Amino acid sequence: MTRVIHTGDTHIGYQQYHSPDRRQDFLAAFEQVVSDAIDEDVDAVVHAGDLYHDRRPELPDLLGTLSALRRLDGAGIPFLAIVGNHESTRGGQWLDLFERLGLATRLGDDPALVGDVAFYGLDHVPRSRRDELDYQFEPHDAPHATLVGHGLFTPFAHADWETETVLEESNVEFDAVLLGDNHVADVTTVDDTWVTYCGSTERASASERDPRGYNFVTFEDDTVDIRHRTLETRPFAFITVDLAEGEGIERVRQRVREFDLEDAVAIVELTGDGESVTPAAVETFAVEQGALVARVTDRREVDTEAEQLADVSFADPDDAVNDRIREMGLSSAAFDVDETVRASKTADSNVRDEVRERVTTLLSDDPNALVAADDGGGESGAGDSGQADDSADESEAVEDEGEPEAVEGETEPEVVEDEDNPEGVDGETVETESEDDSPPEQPNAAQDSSLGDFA
Ligand SMILES: [Mn+2]
Repeated sequence: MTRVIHTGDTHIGYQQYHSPDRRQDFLAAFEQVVSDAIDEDVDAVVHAGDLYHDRRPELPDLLGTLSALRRLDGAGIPFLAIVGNHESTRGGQWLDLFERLGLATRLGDDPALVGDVAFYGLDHVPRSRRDELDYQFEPHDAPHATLVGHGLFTPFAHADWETETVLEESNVEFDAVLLGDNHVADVTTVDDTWVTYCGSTERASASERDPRGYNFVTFEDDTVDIRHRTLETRPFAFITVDLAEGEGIERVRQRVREFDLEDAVAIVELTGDGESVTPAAVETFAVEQGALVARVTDRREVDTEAEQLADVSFADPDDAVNDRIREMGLSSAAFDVDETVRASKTADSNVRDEVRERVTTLLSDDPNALVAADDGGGESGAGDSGQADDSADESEAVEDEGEPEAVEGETEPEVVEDEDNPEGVDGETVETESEDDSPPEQPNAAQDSSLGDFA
């Protein structure tokens, strides 16, 4: 029997809501997973990518990671990992440093053997480069084989990567595919192979309502058993206030008082009618009530604006932007840049570097790469014609609001599920919450949570 922890999307270093405490929370979640691994004496911790929130983690986060990995190493538990889209760099990866220090194994085409299982890795690969993948791996002679991958795979929500293709084209037959990228824990089978997301270990956006956790995966005889375990994380209070005509800040305060906000992140949503309420007043009150931070989204329509903007659909502003961009006659290179800037696949703090690198690469491949498609008749950048659709699809990626299925294996799982999630923020509309009150540390950083970014 071989039993491992499958975790991922840790996003260490994410200073969510510009809160140093929140930043600490993401590291603390990883430390808790490591402690659980040691307590449960698992055979390995398998990390499916996005250990870091961006490609330049700072020293305290690196040191924290190192201590956690040292504890694992001291307990004789190997740490096997791949590289996610948030932390990926053009040069060496942080994971390579940990491997060099003897604290991690970077999974790839060669099997890493733990007990009865051969583990392989598939780092996140941008969509434009996936056609080049041949899914050829070095053979193994272990009883089980598992692929660890990072990306949005079918049949889960927001998928853009066919699990069937990976399984069919691969020369190795996998018993299980352990995934990261989608922050919603889930499990299913594809062509008799178990495919599962472990989910994120802290709420990387307010749309991640359900409890966070990780998977235990047990390989025994012919079976793979997958169970989800919930982590205790920073409490989030999701507070919806439906204001009737004439109601205002007093009603909001009354409603906020109904929640235990001690050290919690308060996510307040205003709906209905009523008087105008400034987000700052609500946030100040929530903090007075003990909240660590508070964010307010006012979903009420303002009549005058609604009339002026009647022909613009707010159901999905991304669609409107995508339509307009398609009409602009951009070169495929420009689409590529657009994808990098707007899509949620690149962490905001990485966008500047990523665009610079992409443009440099594009121009070195083809000096005319940025000539507009209309002027150049579309000859330049031929072969990249999929880019336009790619960028359109990519930006639609928002956190799935659905209940995560109970994660289970072939035997009856002990499902640790959520109990009471107050209803509230509906993911239909793009979050335009009051992030603007405190200046972002970096350009665009304020958009982080508003993207509902699960990637
Ligand atoms: Mn992630």
